[in-house]
Formats: sequence, C-alpha cells, structure tokens
Amino acid sequence: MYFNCPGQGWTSAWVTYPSFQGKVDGRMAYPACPKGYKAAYAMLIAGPDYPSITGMITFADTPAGTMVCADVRGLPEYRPAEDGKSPVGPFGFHIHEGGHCDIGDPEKPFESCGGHWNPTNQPHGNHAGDFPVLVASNGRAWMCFMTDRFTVDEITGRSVIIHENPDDYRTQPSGDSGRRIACGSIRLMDLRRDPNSAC
Ligand SMILES: [Cu+2]
Repeated sequence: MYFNCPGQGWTSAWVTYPSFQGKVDGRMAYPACPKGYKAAYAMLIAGPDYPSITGMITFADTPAGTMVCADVRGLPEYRPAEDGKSPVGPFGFHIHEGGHCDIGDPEKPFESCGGHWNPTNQPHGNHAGDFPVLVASNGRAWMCFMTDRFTVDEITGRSVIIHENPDDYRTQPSGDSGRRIACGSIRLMDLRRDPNSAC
C-alpha cells in the first residue's frame, strides 16, 4: 500500500489496491492526510514459519473513526483443519501491547509483544485491537476497515501481530489463533515533514 499525501484535502491521498489474477493494480481515494489528522504505519517482519511474508498496515485518523488498511503478501496457502490441528488461515490479526518485534525464541516467535492490547479490560472478541481475520488470495491479503475503538496516538508504539490460525473470537484471552507469523511495530507517519513521500 502506498500513500501519496500532498496535503490538499480528503481525496488527495491514494492507496493502491492489489493485483489479482493478472488484473492490474489500481488506485482509489483514501481519506487520509488532511491537515491536523494523524496516520501511523507498521512494516511487517516475518517470523521463522513463513519468512517470505511482507507487508504494511496503516492507520489513519478520520472524522468518522480510524481507518485501518492491511496489505500483506507471502501468506501461506489455506490448509483445512486435520488431526486435531487448527486450519491455516484465515489469519488472526490483532494489536498487541508491546512495540518491539523481536523474533526471540523461534518456538514462540514475537513473545516480547505480549498479549492483546486491551485498554478497557474487555473479553477477547471485544478488545479494542481485535481485528477481522485476514483472508488471502494467492498469498495476498488486502483489507481496509473503520473502527472507533482507538486513535492513531493510542496505538503508536504498540504492535500488530498476524497469527497462523483463524481467530475464534471467543477463546480467552487470545482467540486460539495460534503461532505468531508476522509482526509490525506501529510508528507515527510524519506527513508534515515529508508530505510528498510514499509513507
Ligand atoms: Cu494476536
């Protein structure tokens, strides 16, 4: 996902949408980057299970709420549940408390990010950072959604984690979504300092 933020109002930022099955990438208006509003991004680091995962998650304050967009490549093919194991994909997707994406112990990657960010002490399924699962086509997942559960400032310095298994939105405290396969530290975009850069 690429941002171009010339600072001229709501429709002056663009996000590319992905190419599927040979159709070309395109662009659509993206309501980010108006003066006084903030945006953040998280570049993904792949864990040891699927080292080809790359991507970026972006967050933009808007008057309607916070817009979250994900563009992730290199995700594994869907595998149905078998032998008592969970399916691989769709992929659990959350904000976690810690902000440093150290792989650490390869048996338990990204443990340093801690548990789910849960500022209002809700059950899992209703954490502020419980996101929709990522659904991939040919290894690529692209998704945007709006939330009123947090602002960009509140999540800057935390992390996003992608899990190997789907979130069941009820198992406590983390939805039984399995291994952590990618992680990104959430950082503020400085749009004023470098307004024409691809963020
Ligand atoms: Cu998680």
